[in-house]
Amino acid sequence: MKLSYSKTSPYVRKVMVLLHETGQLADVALADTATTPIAPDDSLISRNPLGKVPALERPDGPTLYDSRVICAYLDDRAGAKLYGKGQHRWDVLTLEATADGILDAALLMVYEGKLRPEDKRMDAWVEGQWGKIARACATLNTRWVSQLSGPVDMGQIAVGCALAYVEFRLGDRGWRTGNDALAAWFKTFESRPSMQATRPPAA
Ligand code: GSH
Repeated sequence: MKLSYSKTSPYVRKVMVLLHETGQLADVALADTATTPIAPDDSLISRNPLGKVPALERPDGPTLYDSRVICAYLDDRAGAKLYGKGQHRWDVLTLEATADGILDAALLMVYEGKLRPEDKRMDAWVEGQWGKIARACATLNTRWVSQLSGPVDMGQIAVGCALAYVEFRLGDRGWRTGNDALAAWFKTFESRPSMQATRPPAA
């Protein structure tokens, strides 16, 4: 299998952490791919019309894209059951959706700063994105820490990668303030070998 990959993409990191946790790393070749909405990678577009990483070429069907789809496929392939069953499954999916929502908002903030000309930026819009992240962190802190503290699952992987990205790109916003339980959980989760092995290069 071939994974269209970027060292700094938090969505790719979800896939990489899952590959580490499920022992499938050797089954995937990594193809470094630089892509943005205003400079999409031509060869990636032929496999993922959305022009986004991660995308996974596989022998048994069309290229998979969107980290959620790729993670579900690789979990199934390994029989790892990181999405759980019954009520646990709905919890995991809600946590992954929350984590991906944090990432979507954080990436928009990063693109705003990097890709949009300064005179066209809109503070209220940027703060609106940060509001989503702040509310999601507060909800994780008050509602989800005991779920996050169980045996490793895809909800934890997604939240771990999302918080690591907020720290990496928006560290000066101080997401830990008022979120002590979540910060303590993250400190432990971040020390997992799968998280250490997938750290992005210094910003
Ligand atoms: N929902 C997608 C997923 O979970 O895989 C989001 C993937 C995504 O936005 N990846 C970014 C990208 O490829 C890199 S971090 N951006 C290029 C673009 O938006 O055109």
